[in-house]
Amino acid sequence: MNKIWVSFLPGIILLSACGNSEIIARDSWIRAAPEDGNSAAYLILQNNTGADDELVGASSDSAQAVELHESKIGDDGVMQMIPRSTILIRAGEEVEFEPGGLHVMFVGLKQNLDAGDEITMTLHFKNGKDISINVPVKDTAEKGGAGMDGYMP
Ligand SMILES: [Cu+2]
Repeated sequence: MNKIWVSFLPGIILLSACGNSEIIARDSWIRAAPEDGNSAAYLILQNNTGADDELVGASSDSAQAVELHESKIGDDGVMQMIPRSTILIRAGEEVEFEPGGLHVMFVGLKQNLDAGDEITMTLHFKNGKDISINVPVKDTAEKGGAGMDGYMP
């Protein structure tokens, strides 16, 4: 039984990767937060182009600045956010941005982000075209992944 699954799975992944020849951004959401505060957006980037590419930045009218960050537990056991200038997305692979890991940081929100709202974010790639997506605002409680203080970027 195990053998069947092992041989099946790569076939499924291959099929879904062949249908398109672009980078797809899916399952995006951004954490609800008040104006002037910070927030973080999460998504999955799927590279169907057949060549490696890199996410080199993001932008949005909804914040003063938008940065690529990665949360990591430091040697002292404290969660830190490390700025990333580029994030590699290998051909045929996908990269998941999620609480406690990679995220798109929104610094200085220009508006309240309330659950049910939608904002626009543009992703910039080294080789490919920019991708603009609509990102739904969700409550932390709805998505889970909150730390003790209710916030984990
Ligand atoms: Cu951050």
